[in-house]
This record gives sequence, structure tokens and C-alpha cells, in this order.
Amino acid sequence: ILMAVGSMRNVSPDQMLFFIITLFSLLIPNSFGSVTQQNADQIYSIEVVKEFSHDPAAFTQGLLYGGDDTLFESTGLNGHSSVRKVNLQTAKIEAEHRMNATDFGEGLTLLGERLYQLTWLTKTGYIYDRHNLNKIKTFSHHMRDGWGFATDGKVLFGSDGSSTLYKINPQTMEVIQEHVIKYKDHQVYNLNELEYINNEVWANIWQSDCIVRISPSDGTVTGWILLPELSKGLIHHGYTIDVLNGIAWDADNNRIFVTGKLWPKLYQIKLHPHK
Ligand code: DDQ
Ligand code: CA
Repeated sequence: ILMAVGSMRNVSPDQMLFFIITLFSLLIPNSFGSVTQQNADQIYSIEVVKEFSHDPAAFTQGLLYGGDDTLFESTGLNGHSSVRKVNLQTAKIEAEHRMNATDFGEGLTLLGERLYQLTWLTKTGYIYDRHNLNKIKTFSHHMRDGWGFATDGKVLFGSDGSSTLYKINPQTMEVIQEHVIKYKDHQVYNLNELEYINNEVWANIWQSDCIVRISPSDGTVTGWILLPELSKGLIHHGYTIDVLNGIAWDADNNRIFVTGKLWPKLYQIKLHPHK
């Protein structure tokens, strides 16, 4: 070290500072390591805790847990779009609102007693009474398209297939805040179905077997969840399926559920650090 310092006659103050900081971070790894550790994004694999049935005709575009072992689901495709209340244990549809053939159902979220649903390309969405799925009103929004929807109980979070995560006022549908989601300087495009889980927003990445975890306060990526085994397993068993899509969270029992478009199964999963 002394030899190194001795040979540093022509270094600038910045270089010297860099040298000293690097030296200290090597000598006292925890003093600097802990800072990067906290900010480090994590990669997770999953374990399937339990497997449930799922309507293989449901082109899942929105999914959420409504308490008492029920799920609310929004399905897409023109002529097949719906909002439905589904029994988690049996996959039985307990109530259903079938949409017009001109509608393509997308993201769905529950705020208070009301379900908020996006449609794909029309910049409109619908509000329903959660108890009978009656349509209460139609709203318009300011995102490019309607893809994913979620809520923290106060504001709505929306995605439109770009890399932008929107924070939306549920009363006016005005955009309160936007974050362009980036990972290591690359924009994360195709943000799709959303779920608000433990102060984070989780987003399916369309056409991938990945879920990205986002801090909604500043838009930073806090982690990635890799789930390639789910779609691979279904394809291996001969099912014709579309992409992974749909995350639901039972906050009271901390159960996380995922499924996909036209998937015959829905999975309760647990995360493990990826090895
Ligand atoms: N989105 O969920 C990614 C927002 C839309 C997916 C739509 C894929 C289905 C295409 C079928 C189009 C038939 C009009
Ligand atoms: Ca969801």
C-alpha cells in the first residue's frame, strides 16, 4: 500500500479520494457493504405451496383476493370478457358480469366496496359493486392503454404496457404521479397485471415468466421473481396456455396466488432467494 501511495504523485484529488474510499471499503467491508446490501435488488425463485384449479377458458387480465377464500377476476378477449367472483377452493364462478363484445377486460382492483376494472384499448373502465357485480359507472383515464390495476387502499396504481407505473386518484382518475421503471439503466417495458403487496407493487412482465417488484414511492426495482417452472410444467402436461398473468394477495394470511391466461391451474407460492 505504501508503495502504491508513493507512486501516486500525479493523481488528482478525485482520484486520491476514490483510492482512499476504495481502500477503506476493502479494509472495513461492512461499513460500505451494508449500504449496498440494503439497496440491492433480490432475485427470487418460487416454491408451490398449494395448487388450485382455474377456469382454463379465463383469459386472466386481473386477479385479486376478496377475503373468505374468494377471488375476483377480470377476463379479456372480445366476446369473452367478464368480471367474476370465483371460489378459490373449487374454481366455481359464484357471480359473473359478462361484458359487451366490444369490451376487452383488463386490470381489476378492489377499493372499499367497489371493483375498478380497466379495458384494453378504449381508455375507459368500469366500477362495479363488489357484492352483486352491478355496474355503477363508467370512467375514462389518461394512460396509453389499460393493462394492470392495483391499490394500496388510497390511490390506484395502473400500467399500460409501457415501462411507466401510474399513481391515479380514484375519485377523478387523474394521474397523480408517474415513474418510469428502470433496472440497471434499462427501462422495464410491458408492465402488466399488478398487485400491491406489503408496500410494494408487483407487476407481471407481459410474455415473460417474471414478476418485477417495485417500490411505489420512487419507482425503484426492489427485486425479481422468476417462475419459469409454472408455464413449463403446464406445457409439459400437454395444456395449451397463454402467458403468466395474475397476482393476488391475501394480506390477512399472507398468501400469494398467481395464475395465467387460459391456465387450468392457480398456484399459491412462496419465495426463496434464487441460488
Ligand atoms: N394485454 O393483456 C397484453 C394488454 C393484451 C393482450 C392481448 C392479446 C390477445 C390478442 C387477441 C386480439 C384479438 C382482438
Ligand atoms: Ca392483481
